[in-house]
Amino acid sequence: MRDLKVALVGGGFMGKAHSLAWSMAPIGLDLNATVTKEAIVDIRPDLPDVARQLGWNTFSDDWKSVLKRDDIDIIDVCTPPQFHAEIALAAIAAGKHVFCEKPITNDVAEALVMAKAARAAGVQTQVGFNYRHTPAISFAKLLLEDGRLGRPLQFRGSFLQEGGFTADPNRWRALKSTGGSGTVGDIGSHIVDIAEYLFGDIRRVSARVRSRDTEVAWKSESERIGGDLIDDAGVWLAEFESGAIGTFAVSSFASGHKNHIGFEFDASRGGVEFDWNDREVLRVSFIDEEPDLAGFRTISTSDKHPDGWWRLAGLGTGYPEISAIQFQHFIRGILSGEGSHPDFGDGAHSQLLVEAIAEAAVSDHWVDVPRRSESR
Ligand code: SOE
Repeated sequence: MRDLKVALVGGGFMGKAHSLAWSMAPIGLDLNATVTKEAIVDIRPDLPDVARQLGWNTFSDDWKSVLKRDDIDIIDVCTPPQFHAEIALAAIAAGKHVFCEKPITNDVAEALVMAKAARAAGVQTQVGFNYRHTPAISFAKLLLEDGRLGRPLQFRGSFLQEGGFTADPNRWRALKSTGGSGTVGDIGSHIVDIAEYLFGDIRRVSARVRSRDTEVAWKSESERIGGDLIDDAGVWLAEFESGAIGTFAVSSFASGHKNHIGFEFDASRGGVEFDWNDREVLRVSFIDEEPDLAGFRTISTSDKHPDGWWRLAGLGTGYPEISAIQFQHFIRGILSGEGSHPDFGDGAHSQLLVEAIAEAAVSDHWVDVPRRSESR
């Protein structure tokens, strides 16, 4: 049984979720590892209390000194995105395995450097696209992989939030220069991650994005493009490498939607519906059912399904659980030496895709997405 020592950099919202998830991850029965929450790094004045409350053994306001510690195996980067690259690259150079929140950086060139550095150093990396590890989504993937659903035909997905209405306009997320990745980069990246996880890679996109104005509904396109403005909503069409097609919608101004991922897809032998707000279940339909029984059936996930945690379905799978499941994949990848996904190469691909959506919106044309092999 191996003990892996983790240092977390960034004790905000994601730091809290990751603190819970690192404690939960070793509970995966076949993990063959324990996790020690060794150090938390942040510059907040209440760090000693936060460290105690979140269960970290030591704390520091200096990530560079923590990177020098030989006993630390994993660096978990949860700062705002503009600091990810510097910390992650230094951690890779120090021989640490690195988990990094999404986006791994807002800059495509930097993302490619990060992916290359990790590969050259032989350390394992993973990116925080946590929702793909929801057991119902893992099950949808299995149904496609083992052929029970046939071939992918059409994906229709959205990620909607209403946080924009009440968010502080001076928050770091609000401007590109302070790390904001916009709604497409922040939550759109999750829904395309899920879509590509299930359907394979997207070949090209056509898009419209908008930025919110406090006076009128949306800023004009010239104001949006000319300013340091993040996008607040977007829609895009996608064509997958397989020939499958997809539609996507994201918004931070979707009243009533707290944190709502929803998708459905059609495949040649059946279809699937998923709603994050009812994330225990996957609704599945098969075309070869007896006609009088045909229709969507509701599958409650349990340990009979990939990534399922509990023997009894219906006990609940929440945000901490899916974050813990992603750490289980990461840990298995470290122990086996085979790595896990999404890694930094996939994170760079995600960034290229987000950039292609932005470019498609500005150019008014379909934009090709570079092949994933180019970012690996
Ligand atoms: C804010 O939109 C946010 O915290 C995202 O950054 C996360 O990725 C998502 O899980 C919840 O919402």
